[in-house]
Amino acid sequence: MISELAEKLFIDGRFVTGTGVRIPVENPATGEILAHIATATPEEIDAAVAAARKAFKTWSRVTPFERSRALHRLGEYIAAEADAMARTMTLEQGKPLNEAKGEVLKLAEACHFYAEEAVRIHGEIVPNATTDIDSLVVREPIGVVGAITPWNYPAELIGWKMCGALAAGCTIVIKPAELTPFTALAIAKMAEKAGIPAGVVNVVTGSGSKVGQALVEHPGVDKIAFTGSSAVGLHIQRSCPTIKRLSLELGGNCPLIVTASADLQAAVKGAARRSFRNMGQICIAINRIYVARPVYVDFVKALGEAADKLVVANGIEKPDADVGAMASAEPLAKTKEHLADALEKGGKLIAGGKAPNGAEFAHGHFFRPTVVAACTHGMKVMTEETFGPLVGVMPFDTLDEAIELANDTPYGLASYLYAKDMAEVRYISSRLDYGNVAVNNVDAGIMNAPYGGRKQSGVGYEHGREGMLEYLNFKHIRIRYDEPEG
Ligand code: TXE
Repeated sequence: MISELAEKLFIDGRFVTGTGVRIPVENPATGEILAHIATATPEEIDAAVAAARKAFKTWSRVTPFERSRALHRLGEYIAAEADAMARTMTLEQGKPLNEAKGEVLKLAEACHFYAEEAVRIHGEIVPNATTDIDSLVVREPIGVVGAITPWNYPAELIGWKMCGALAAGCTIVIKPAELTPFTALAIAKMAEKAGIPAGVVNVVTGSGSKVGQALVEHPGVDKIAFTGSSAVGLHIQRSCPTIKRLSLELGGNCPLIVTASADLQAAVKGAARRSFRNMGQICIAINRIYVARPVYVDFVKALGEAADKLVVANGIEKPDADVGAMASAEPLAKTKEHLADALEKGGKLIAGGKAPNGAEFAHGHFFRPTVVAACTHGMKVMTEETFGPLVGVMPFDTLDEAIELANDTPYGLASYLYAKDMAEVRYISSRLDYGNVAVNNVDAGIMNAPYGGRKQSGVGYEHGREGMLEYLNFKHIRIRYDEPEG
């Protein structure tokens, strides 16, 4: 799939060979160059936005049933090609093949979910002084969406934006991360196969500072839907030259609280899964764990053992590995930096802390799942987003102390709690200043519930009906039926 998509852009329903500067795309498990992408030129970006604007005129006016059918078809094509798309994703991103396939199937699920939502967009009639006047509050699509996405979930993070936008009647220009452009182009290929009308979905590749920034500044783009770092999110908010709608899904630094009443085995299993899945490169990864002192020692020991058992491998060669390669040298370097900082400040290494042994790991960005205990809030791992397979653990004495530590962060995306005592569950979950709280499980984001951050973790929602409402404007139409008034 990658070779046919190399150097391509998807504009107005056609794949064209880009004319701009080439950027190499690496296989993070081997260090090999897979292929190149073309940096979209200003003219090519203009052409993509113009195609989306033109398509908006018709796509926003077709019946919701037609949009719904198109999204269902897209979901079917994506599911049918899930193996090839997953392979593309693993090659460019590093996550194990089975995990990549799971993500592609979730993208298909998003298509079907929003296909159903598309036919349920409706307004309201609000009361007026007399029954001869109606105030209709209707919803209308915003227009052309610029979607700027990162590399950690190359399919899903496009899917939530694209499906919500298309269901609402918007059209879209996608700028995927430089590290994972081919999954985005593969999605465009599915859109082409599914007969999504020309111009409704467009993909332009290239760097954030050139191509992403051009979308942010483009007068033809009505809304930016962004997932990425808080720093770039803030930059985007500041650099919009005209008023644009924005939704920003940004970084996180997510806590897990384990109380003395918790099912410890379940808590350890949940922590190992949510800390290390996708090599910890998840904005809702568990980064720091607060454990009630009476169960702290047992928890730390068990988490260390669980981390040591995780299988790290090249995700193409071992599709069911627990952990693959990290997506690039950068998150690996940051993980090592946060680990060194924690150890320097008195942290105790419990598991991992190095690359796995073996010649097969020599050229890729691999690191063992790492647990550090005896942590404090003076350490980066407890206060900054690591975005790697590293988790810090510290004990607490009172629930209020745990809550205070958990909320001691500029972020507010996801938080986790294991406790069997329901009074504790109520007390803690209502005090966690986060958009998502998962209790006795680690699935903070599910397709049919709104997902979004507070504080520096962003604005707006994805998932659920709310994820589609982000692409709709209200319009108030006030109609007088009796005597027209002047
Ligand atoms: O993100 P960036 P990066 C966090 C995580 C990670 C760090 C850096 O901590 O280590 O961010 O990752 C585009 N105008 N998250 O460098 O730079 C860019 O091309 C417009 C958390 O990948 O924010 C890419 O398409 N666009 C996060 C996208 O923005 C710009 C997921 C994200 O890139 C731009 C990823 C600009 N000026 C990283 N500059 C999460 N919430 O899950 C860059 N881009």
